[in-house]
Amino acid sequence: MTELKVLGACPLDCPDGCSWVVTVRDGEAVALRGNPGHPYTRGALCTKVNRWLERASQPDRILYPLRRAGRKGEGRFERITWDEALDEIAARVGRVVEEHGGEAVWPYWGTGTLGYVQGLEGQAGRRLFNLLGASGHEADICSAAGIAGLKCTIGSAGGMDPEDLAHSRLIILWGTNPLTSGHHVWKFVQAARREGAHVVAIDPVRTRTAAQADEHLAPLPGTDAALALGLLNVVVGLGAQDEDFLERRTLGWPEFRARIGEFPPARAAEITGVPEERIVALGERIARTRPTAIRATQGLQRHAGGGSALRTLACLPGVTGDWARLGGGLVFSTSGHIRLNRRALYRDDLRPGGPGFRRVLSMSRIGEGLLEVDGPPVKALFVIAANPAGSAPHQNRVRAGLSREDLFTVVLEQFPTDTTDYADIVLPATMQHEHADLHEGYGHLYLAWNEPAVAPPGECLPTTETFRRLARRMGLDDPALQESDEALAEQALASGHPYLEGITLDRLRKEGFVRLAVPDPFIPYADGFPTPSGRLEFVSARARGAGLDPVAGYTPPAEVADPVRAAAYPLALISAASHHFLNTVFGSDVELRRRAGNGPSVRLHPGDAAARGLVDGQRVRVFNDRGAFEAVLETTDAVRPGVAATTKGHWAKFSGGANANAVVAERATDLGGGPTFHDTRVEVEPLP
Ligand SMILES: Nc1nc2c(c(=O)[nH]1)N[C@H]1C(S)=C(S)[C@@H](COP(=O)(O)OP(=O)(O)OC[C@H]3O[C@@H](n4cnc5c(=O)[nH]c(N)nc54)[C@H](O)[C@@H]3O)O[C@H]1N2
Ligand SMILES: Nc1nc2c(c(=O)[nH]1)N[C@H]1C(S)=C(S)[C@@H](COP(=O)(O)OP(=O)(O)OC[C@H]3O[C@@H](n4cnc5c(=O)[nH]c(N)nc54)[C@H](O)[C@@H]3O)O[C@H]1N2
Ligand code: SF4
Ligand SMILES: [Mo]
Repeated sequence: MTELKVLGACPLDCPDGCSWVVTVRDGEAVALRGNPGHPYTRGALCTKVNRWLERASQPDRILYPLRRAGRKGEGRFERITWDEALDEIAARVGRVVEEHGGEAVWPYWGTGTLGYVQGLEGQAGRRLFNLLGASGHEADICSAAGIAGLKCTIGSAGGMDPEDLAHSRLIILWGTNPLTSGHHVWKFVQAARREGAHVVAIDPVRTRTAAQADEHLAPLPGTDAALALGLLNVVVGLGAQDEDFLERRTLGWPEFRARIGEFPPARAAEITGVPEERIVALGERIARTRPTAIRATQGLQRHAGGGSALRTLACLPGVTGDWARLGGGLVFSTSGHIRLNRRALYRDDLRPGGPGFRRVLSMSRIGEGLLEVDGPPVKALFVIAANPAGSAPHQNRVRAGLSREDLFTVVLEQFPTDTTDYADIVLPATMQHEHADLHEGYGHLYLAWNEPAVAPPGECLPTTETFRRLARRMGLDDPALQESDEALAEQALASGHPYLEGITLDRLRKEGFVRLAVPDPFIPYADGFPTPSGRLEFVSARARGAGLDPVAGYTPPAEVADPVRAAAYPLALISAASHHFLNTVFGSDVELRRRAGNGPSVRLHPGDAAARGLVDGQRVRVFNDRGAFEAVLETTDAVRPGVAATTKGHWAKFSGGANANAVVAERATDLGGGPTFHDTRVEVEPLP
């Protein structure tokens, strides 16, 4: 018997980027556990990934190439060989390029793996699509709004090191539910608490996280920037602003101060639905507590004003001067600090007309991309580690697009999802412990290498290998299309950025994970902000360029704040992270599905349920003019009146044919072109 321990990393779209150790006995993975040596994740995985190996051997795993044998959407397939699959793809895509031009091809990369080699960060296969002159893909479905908002204020998506929350005295968990969506940060929150820190959660729902906080404020969805301005009104009213920081480190304080003046607590209370005295009390606490840290994640930017929300939140530590203190500031994503060489991976210089893109299609608006975009229309779609029929807004439009008979769709997948049902060809993909990859965690400052632990089952191939073979089949002989996974990883690491000094593939392989070479202690903008002025910009030319008010402020949500829509659909729906799934990954795991109630639930305040004559446990229909989904009603005062709460991640095919995205609009956020999942109005009625 031989037994090996192989170091790897979780590839999923989660801030925690856990390191793991796979125990391999006689060529078979027998255990997969968190790596106890990792300073951020310390040996714990999560309820989902603890079932990784069970998932890998689930009976519905796709093991062979498949060709559609029924109607689009039906999900009937026949097994074919790799040769047949590659021949057919090469011929069909070749014809599309010839007849409609390269831009008629859309590589749709999703978040199934974030790897720099196999996954979204490196856009595996992009070199091949570049040679074809394919349309670009904007992966804007997750954090684009927040990143764009932060870039206006602080010039970067970076922010403080989440580990330094341990040094904070006041922690505001703002639109984030880490005990579900990235629990490892909690250790650092608890460490601060042991030193006396106060923890506030700001969330329309009393989540697992909010229930554990010292204080919980429940604003109406999409009103956070108004709340931030109201809090700052109290801070400035007490004269607690940091004049020295404002003078030396910021741009546009007089204008922003005037903006703050427009939001006295009474007005902020009216907009947000948070009682005035709670705003005053928290404002006073911020005024007297240094350092104060804000941990925000994606939840609060899934609204029409989501870009402005992050932009204005990042101003708060600019007024109090907390950006200059260890344990102070804000963190949304650490990705701004992780400076791997994407350009080397992408090789946009391979494009027929040079590196620029004439056309970039939005991941969040795939319905529009498939149904409306012309000149040329999309004729060939490659779905790579994505499940748009389950995860993208306006499900009925997504399906209508995927149903087009003249669209040739190839899906690289591990499982028969709501999206593979629409594929012409399905290609079997490896899972993380079966392929090599390079990772970051966007909630910490470590890189990780994932060494393949076992041979792939059936005929599964890594994404890189799939595209190497397809390139050869298409007669594309540029050597850039044949480089090995290790060569790609080395190119990504060789960006020359000082934070990557001393981090080589060899070292990562040996140690599993390595911390970025950031200064210690790490106060990210101690030497200036990476904005055009080098200062924190309350007034931003970048925002003006995007058509917004140059002075940071409040953009109201679209549907939540629309009285006409509110009359027809009185409830504001939030469809946040499920505790049991990771987006739609794990959605066919029988045990996790069981724990998730075998389908969506919708939670309403008892008063809102009673007003509709609905009772706890009843089956209901959640609907608006775009569509409907079925759910089990749960009545609870954890949800504020006027709000309905469900979760993402349920597969439509196991949920009566639809999930929450049936009611979500394709609308873009004010900055960054992000989606507006939590800015959705619905009504709830008994299921007929
Ligand atoms: N278990 C699990 N973990 C996950 C995921 C998962 O699906 N399941 N998904 C992963 C991915 S892809 C991402 S992007 C992250 C997402 O994780 P989060 O960033 O935590 O995002 P959400 O779950 O969308 O929303 C977080 C919280 O924001 C609240 N919220 C919604 N709208 C507003 C608002 O307007 N204001 C405020 N203050 N709060 C609001 C919601 O009620 C919710 O409790 O988690 C990752 N981790
Ligand atoms: N209603 C609502 N919808 C949401 C959200 C919300 O808050 N509310 N959140 C949004 C967010 S934050 C995100 S990030 C998106 C995610 O949307 P998507 O990027 O579409 O992610 P998933 O739906 O999880 O689909 C990922 C697929 O990749 C597959 N996969 C995993 N690893 C690999 C691999 O190595 N190779 C290949 N070929 N396939 C692989 C998985 O089996 C899975 O089917 O969803 C969004 N959808
Ligand atoms: S999903 Fe997040 S918490 Fe779970 S193992 Fe992966 S990185 Fe860790
Ligand atoms: Mo995400």
